[in-house]
Amino acid sequence: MFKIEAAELIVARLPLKFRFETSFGVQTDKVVPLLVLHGDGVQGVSEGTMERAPMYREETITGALALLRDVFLPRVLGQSFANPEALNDALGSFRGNRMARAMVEMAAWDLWARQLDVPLGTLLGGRRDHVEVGVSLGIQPDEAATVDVVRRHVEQGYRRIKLKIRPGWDVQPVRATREAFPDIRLTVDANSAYTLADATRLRALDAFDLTYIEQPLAWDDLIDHAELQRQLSTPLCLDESVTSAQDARKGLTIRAGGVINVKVARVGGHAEARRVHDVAQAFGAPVWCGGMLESGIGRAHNIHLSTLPNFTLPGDTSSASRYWNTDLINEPLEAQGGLMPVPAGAGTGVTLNRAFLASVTELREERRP
Ligand code: OSB
Ligand code: MG
Repeated sequence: MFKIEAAELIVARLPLKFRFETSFGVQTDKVVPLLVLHGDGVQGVSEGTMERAPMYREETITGALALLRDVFLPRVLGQSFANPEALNDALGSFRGNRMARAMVEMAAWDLWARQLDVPLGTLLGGRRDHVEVGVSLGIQPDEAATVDVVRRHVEQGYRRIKLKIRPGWDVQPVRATREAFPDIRLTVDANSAYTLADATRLRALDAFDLTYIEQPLAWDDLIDHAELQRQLSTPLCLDESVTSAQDARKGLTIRAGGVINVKVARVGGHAEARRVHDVAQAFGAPVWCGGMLESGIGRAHNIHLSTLPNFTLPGDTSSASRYWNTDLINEPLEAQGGLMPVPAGAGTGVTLNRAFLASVTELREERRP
């Protein structure tokens, strides 16, 4: 049983160390929404992965803040819950808005795990003390720059390289990378930039031994992915279009792909992420943990989720020092040889660096019952 006595909503902004270009745009900084839940003398902290503009999926920071203030937080403040799933039930009649709901759910998991004095991963049923990680590399100006950035990350031991692609910049970076590194585990991510009319172009990627092609088609589609999968030998990996265990079941049933990128917040929190993991396992489909350029708070949540057994492919939760000169947490989250240690201690095992956070905070509000 845990009680939610108060909440803090915080929005911070961090400069990214690299320019991150994808099929939907260029990012040079990261706006980080945080939720801190207070109760029983402990705190639980979560990070929102919605963005300012609805480019990846439909949720936005502005919309999430309004929903949290007006609808979600009033439902849970002052209440006691047997466990995070009971809290989820209190928000269960609300439709969609899974990233906003996940902020409440994930903070509750952290709070509960700290109260029980157990690592979050252990509470979720995970067993590992290290998780395998890869990197997601943005679109580069040319082939030489692509091979260069791939080389730097291969040398750091990352266990999978993912290249962002878009129509007109797909076969070129993949061919250059594969020629330079015949044996690495290589994947691509299109972030929904293609349509079925591009099937011939996508079929050319079959020649490069990719582990999967991530989300080539529309962000809300499963049907066209199934048609494309029939025309390709490379497995498709679903990201944007899986928002629940039901989506995972439907996608795997119609063979819209063979792999799922699980992002905790996209599916509404840890409990639903675990259900997606379980459904995929029942289908014999591997999953891996995606990332949304999170600060240490979201990154720590991702690492704990990745301790579940069917996370058999390397995740996107690479070292925090790749992204930030200074992170929002006190602890380092650094991979060695492609293995990320799971932070020890209760809950996520990481703590907010309050002094630094204050220096990059754009908004902070306290909410009480
Ligand atoms: O599609 O996986 C994606 C970042 C922002 C939005 C969508 C995606 C990504 C990434 C970055 O690929 C993964 C990371 O390094 O956190
Ligand atoms: Mg993706």
